[in-house]
Formats: sequence, structure tokens, C-alpha cells
Amino acid sequence: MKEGQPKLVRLDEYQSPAFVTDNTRLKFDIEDGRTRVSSELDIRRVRGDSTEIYLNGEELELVSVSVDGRVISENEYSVDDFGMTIFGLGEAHTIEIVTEIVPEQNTALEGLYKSSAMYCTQCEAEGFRKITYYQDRPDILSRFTTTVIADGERFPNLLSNGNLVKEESLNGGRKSATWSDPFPKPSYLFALVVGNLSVLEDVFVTKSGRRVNLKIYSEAHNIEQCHYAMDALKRSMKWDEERFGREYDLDIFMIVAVEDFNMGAMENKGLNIFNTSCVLASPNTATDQAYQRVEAVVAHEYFHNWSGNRVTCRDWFQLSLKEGFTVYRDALFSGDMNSHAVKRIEDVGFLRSIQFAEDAGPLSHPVRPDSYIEISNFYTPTIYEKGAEIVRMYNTMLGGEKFRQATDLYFDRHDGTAATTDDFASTMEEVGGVDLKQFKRWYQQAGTPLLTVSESFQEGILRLEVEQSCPSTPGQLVKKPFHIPVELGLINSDGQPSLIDSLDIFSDAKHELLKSGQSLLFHLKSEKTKIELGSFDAKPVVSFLREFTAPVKVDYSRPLSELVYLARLDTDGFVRWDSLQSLWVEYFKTDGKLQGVDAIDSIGAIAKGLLEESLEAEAKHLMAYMLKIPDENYLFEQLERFEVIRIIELKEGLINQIASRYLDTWREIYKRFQSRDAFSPMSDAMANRALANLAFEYVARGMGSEELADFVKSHYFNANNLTDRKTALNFVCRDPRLNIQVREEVLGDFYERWSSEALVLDLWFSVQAQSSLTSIEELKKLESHPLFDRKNPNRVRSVFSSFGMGNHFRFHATDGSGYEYLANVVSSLDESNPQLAARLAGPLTRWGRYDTSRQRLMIGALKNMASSEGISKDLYEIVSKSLDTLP
Ligand code: HT7
Ligand code: ZN
Repeated sequence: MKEGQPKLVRLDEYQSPAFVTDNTRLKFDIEDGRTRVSSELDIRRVRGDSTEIYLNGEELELVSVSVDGRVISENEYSVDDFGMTIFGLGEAHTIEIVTEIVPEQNTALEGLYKSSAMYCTQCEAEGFRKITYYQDRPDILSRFTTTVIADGERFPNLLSNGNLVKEESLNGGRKSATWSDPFPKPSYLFALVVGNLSVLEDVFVTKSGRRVNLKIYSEAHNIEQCHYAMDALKRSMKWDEERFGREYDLDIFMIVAVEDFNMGAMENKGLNIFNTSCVLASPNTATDQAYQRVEAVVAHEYFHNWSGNRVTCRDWFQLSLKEGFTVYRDALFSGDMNSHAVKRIEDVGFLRSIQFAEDAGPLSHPVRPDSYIEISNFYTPTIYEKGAEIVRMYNTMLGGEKFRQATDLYFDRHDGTAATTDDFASTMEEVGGVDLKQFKRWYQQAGTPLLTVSESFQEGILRLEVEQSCPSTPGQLVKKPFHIPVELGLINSDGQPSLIDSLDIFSDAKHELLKSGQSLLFHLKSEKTKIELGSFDAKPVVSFLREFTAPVKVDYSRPLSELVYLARLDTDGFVRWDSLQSLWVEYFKTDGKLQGVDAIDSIGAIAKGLLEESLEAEAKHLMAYMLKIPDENYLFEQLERFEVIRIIELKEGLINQIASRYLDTWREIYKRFQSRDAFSPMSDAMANRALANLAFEYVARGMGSEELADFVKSHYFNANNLTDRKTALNFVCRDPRLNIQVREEVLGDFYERWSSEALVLDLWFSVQAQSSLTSIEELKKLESHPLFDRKNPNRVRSVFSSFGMGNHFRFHATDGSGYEYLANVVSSLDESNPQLAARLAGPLTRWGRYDTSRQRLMIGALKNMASSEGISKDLYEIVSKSLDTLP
């Protein structure tokens, strides 16, 4: 770490800037091993009488500083490891600064760096300060003009934000391009790409008739894999016009695919930069999951053009303003493109496995945090996914029409400015005519609220009592009640939905009817809420928290038969799936000894039903989710006390029982949905593949070892898509009944076919790293494989994230070897890429939920990382906060 203790940045210390920068003129002169950056900043005082400006700058070699054309002397400015202060300023000046940087040596992938043969940038959140001295904060909005100069033959593509205004050839084979961005933007949205790239081009005509040139750039060998992203981009542009009234605003929109990238993608104005994993897709190189990710991320980054770029964040505490809102917007888009119920199930699955775990651990923080050491650590599931849940709740409470009016007002009112989550809430409050004072606690209080529901039924009246609570989180011991919107419905004893508008409803909570009288929306605001509904001839079954209207946990003690009833008969797809999830969680809580229902028969009955009717894509997708046993990350988060290996054993045993008891049914499902048609990324084809691969797994589990190898190999070798192939590969790597030759044959074939396709090879690494059959020794062999590359975040994640998040058997080995292994890897990666290292440490931070012996070992591993010399502030924040909460 740099000298001294890392500084805590606090929301309550926010101060608006004394000077703004109206115009920023940049010149990049790129040569091998040295890039010279010249900047001209038109600054103007807007507050107070300060005579100093502070410009952030790190790891820069300063060449010169001038003010209004005069080189200033050393006593007119000062420089330290974090920036430069210029003294003696008046109302307005032009500051000129020249610095030099070495992108070729930038392994942290922040600022300007080299990936393969191209130069590219990543400036969010604080990367721009590694390019030049600047007020690198999101509330400084400036008009950028950027000139890029490089060797014309090696680097024909010189790209930056905005519109291209000039291109020229210079002496010595050099070439120059000048870009001008008419929209004022903060420095984190700046981008530069210099390379020799292939391009896929198209045109989009906006609703007001403007032609926008669309260009997707990638290295030549990947360009044919960019068509799906282009299609997704055009659909996103149209959708944003129709659903949110947002039109694109420049003449050109570019995406560049980059191999080395710390995150998924970046929404730089007019020049999005993407991790190849979020842009490339073709039948042989992308699974269905990858296709969906490309569609979602292309949409997400495009939607940022309004929610993030035109209206940006005042400071980084407001990060969820753009991220939560944009995640919500991309979820609506994916729902419209495919299925809302299925998208909701996927999102809730992620929220429960990952965000709830974060909220229950030492790194729990509010959606609007109060402080941070390193902002890169706050690109979290809480900011993104819980933030999106907050926006979703606004929509639920206001209704579609008013929500749209409120977002229109938000965009209108704050266009071209840097706003806050309070600004967003104000537009919701004004248009919705609602008081959101209590609701805004969702931004301020960390932790997942728990609703405890008890019900009784007497003389035709159903009574519910709902109690809310929220556990303590670091720095927040006591929580005030949240405003929680809860949608509920009722299924009568004849299996039909109850028509709620014909009932008498008494409650101390405000409520309204939804969905043509089939649902009720309650606004729970007190610690306890009473609800009475009547009258009924027989007790109805309550369908609680339909569509998962709020990000809460629910403890509802009820007969398990009601869960099976809801899974069969509810009209809400989310509740159908959720009922089975609750049943499985109960199965694990009771160590496999469920009372009153045979869960395996319930699954068998649902599976048989699948063969009896012909279903639409959405229903098939839903079935595929309903028939799947929750994974370990989901279970660990739902269970309070558990022993890792026991859960793994119980789960394996359960799957084997489901497989063998209904083997014939699974065989039929496999046959029915196994497609031999040409590959299609459309929803129906994906649903068929989801069901066929689910059945494949059950059939393979259930069949005798004599037929197993042929069956698995046939699924692998006859596949016409990567989803099937990956499913077979996964099975081969995990099932101990298959002998080593089969494993080597399939792994070897996969490697032969795809060793030159980086993203597919990532799967090859990842599937092995996740397998309980892969020992630490074998992991080390993967690490020393010639195609393992420590500088490439995707490859690194494919081994170490897969291990920490997916190989529970080895990671949680009782001798602590898994923890020690990951901790060593993280410490060594921290030297080259701190952001990546800090993220990889994640699985160790969840120590609190394991048994005491594992806790001790995990804490030991964290302490080792904490004591490593030169620890970055990224990793220091994660590790020290994890150790702060020690009992
Ligand atoms: N807004 C982008 C954030 C991002 C980022 C943050 C920290 C370090 C590297 C990063 N790359 C991209 C991504 C998004 O659209 O949400
Ligand atoms: Zn985003």
C-alpha cells in the first residue's frame, strides 16, 4: 500500500467542487512503451473564493504544468502520490498538463492499458487519474475533445467518445483522429481504443428518423461471433424508445470487444468496451446462458446511455442510482424478450444465493453506503441487484403508467446533471403522490428483512399476522421497520384462484387490488401487521409474496402439502417455483426426513405432467427450473446451521433418488426434448435444451454403470451446440463411476476442438476447477497449464472463482487446504491486479456461516492475506472488514 493508512471516504463529507472543468481537450501520442498525454482544461470557479484546485493523479510521470500558457514554477503547485494541487488561481483559467504513462506495464487494467495488441481504457470508477491529472469525480461534467495519434499501419483504429470530427495522416506513417463529444460527461465515462480491429457494421434509425451508425469492433478472428450482439443492440435501442421513451443521441454507437477486462463491460459514452465474454456468441462457442448474458449486458450498457450517462451520479455513494436502475431496466428488457416469470426466478435465485449472503456477512452495506476505502469494492450485488429491487418496488407501488411518468420526469429534470438517489425518489414521490420517507430506509439500512408469517383459519375467516425484523449488520445494530410491499393471492380448495374483490378485507396496513382482483398488494410498515380475509367455505391456500415483490426472507410455518399445492396450482410462476424451493430447504433442514409429503413423488408428478401436454417456451423454462434441486450456494444461504459435506452428500443422494425412482419418465423427457434441428438461440429452442439437459443429468444418474459411458459420450459427441456439450463434459468430470479413460477422452476432445477459442477454453478450465474430483494438486496442474494466463481475468476466474464458489467439497476440506490455497493465490494476484484479487477473496469472507472449525481455518487464511507485504487497499478493505466482525 502507498504510505499511511488508507483513507476512508465518507458520504457526510461530500462537498460540491469549488471549480468546474467546462472543456477538456486531450491529446494521446502513443508509442511503444510510452504514451504522452497532453491535456487542456478550461476551469471556472463556481463556489466560494478558493484559489486552489486539486487534481487527482496516480502513477503518472509529470512532464509540465502551465496555467494560461505560462509554465508554472514548483512553488505554484505541489504533487504527491495521489494528486496535484495548483495554487494562486482566480476565476477562470486554462490549465495545460503533460504526463507520460506506460500502458504496456499496466496489469491492474485500470486507466490506459494494453490487451493483446490493442490499447484500451477502463476509467470507472477512478481510472482516469491514472491517465492524467484531473478532477476525477463524477460531479465534474465536461465537454471532451480527444485527439489520438499512433502508427497508422499497426493501429488503423483510433477511437474515442462522441463523433469523429477529423482524421489525418502525419509524417512518419503516423495517423491522427479527433473525436468530439457534445455531451458533458464525467471522466469515468471517457474511453480510448487504439488497435487493428475488424468491424461489423449496421444502422439504426431512431424514432425521430436519425440514422445512427452501429459498429462492433473485435480482433479479426472473433468478428463473426458479433452478429448476435448487434441484433441485441438493435433490439435494445428500439425497446428503450418504446418502454422508456429514450432515444439515442450521437451519430455513432460503438462496442469494442476486449480480451482482458476486469468486469463484464463499460458504458463509456458512445464507445462501450466489453469483455469478450459479454459480446461474442456463436452456436459452437456459446452456451445458452452465454447468449442470454450477451443479450442482457449489451442491453444494460446501452441503457446506461440515459440511466448513468445523460443523468449521472453526484458521487460514488449514489452508484446504485445508475446501476440499480439500469439492472432493473435490463431485467424488464430480458423479461419482454423471453419470459418475465423465468427472468424473475433467475434473478431471485441469484439474489438469495449471492446478495443475501453478502447482506448477512461482514461486508454487508446499505444500497447507499456511508463510507468506503476503495470504491471498486462497491460494485456489489447489493448496489446492483438489491438496488434494482428498490426500483422494482417503486414500479410495483406506483403501477406501470405512473412509474413511466416518474422516470420521464427524472430524465427530463436531471438531464445533463449529476443526481442522487434522493432525487430519484423525489420524482417517484411527486408523480406517485405517495410518501416515501419510510421507504427510503431501503437505501440506508443494510441487511435482509425477515417476514415471519403466522396464519389461522376460523369460522370462514383467514387471519394472517406478519412480523418484520432485520438482523444487525456492521455499524447498524438496530433497524427501523421497512416499508415492504407484499403481493398475495389465494388459491381456493377447488384449485381455482380466489376472486379477492368479493371478499371482506380488514387490515391495519394500506392495501389495494391488483391483477383484475386476483391479488392484493399490502404496504407493510409496522413491526406487526394483521390481515383478515373472509369469508370462505373452506380454508384457501395463501400465495405469499407473489413475483417476489420485495427482497425479503419469509418464514411461513404451514403444512408442507400447501407448498406442493401451490407448486401445482398457483397462477404466479414465481410462487410455483418458490414453493418447491421452500420444500427442498425444509428437506435439508430436516436432514432428509420431511413430514407429511413425499417430495420425490411431488417432483415425479410434475415431471410426468410435462409429458402430458404441449407447453409454450415460457412454461417449459419454468418446468426446467422447478425440476432442479437448489445448488449449494442457495442452500448454504437458506440454512442456518449446517455441515458442508453433509449437505453435499444429502443433495447427491436426493438427486440419485429422484433419478432412479422416475428413470423412465426422465428417459422419455430426454427423448421428447432432445433436439436434432439446427441450432437456434430462440426461447423455445433454449427451453427444449434446458429440459433435455436436465433430463440427461437425471437419466445418467439413474442408469446402471454399464450403459453410462455410451450414453454420456453420445450426448457429448452428437451435440450440435455448446450447451449440450458442456452439460456432458460437466457430468464426465464429476461422476466417479466413469473411468478415467472416458474422462480423458471427453476432456481431450473438448480441448482439441476449442483450445484456440479463449472463452470456450475458460469453460474447460472452469468445469474441472468446480469438480469435487479435482484435488488441489490437480488444480495446481491446471494453473501451470501452458494456456493458463494469470494476466487474463477471465482465465483466472475460470479456475479460482470456479474453485471458491463452486467446488465446495475441496474448498471446504476439513484440513483447511482449500482456504490456504485460495488465500495464497489471492495474495499473489494482488501484486498485479488488486481489483481482481479483492473479488476472488469473496468466498473466504463468508466464514461466519460455517462450523467453528472451518471458521477458524478461514479466519487464519484471511489473517495471512492481511499480513502480506504491500497489500493493496482493495484487498485490505475486504480482508480487514471481514476480520473486524470477529466474535
Ligand atoms: N459501470 C460498469 C462498471 C465497471 C467497473 C467498475 C470497477 C472496475 C472495473 C469496471 N468495469 C466496468 C459496469 C456496468 O455497466 O455496470
Ligand atoms: Zn451498469
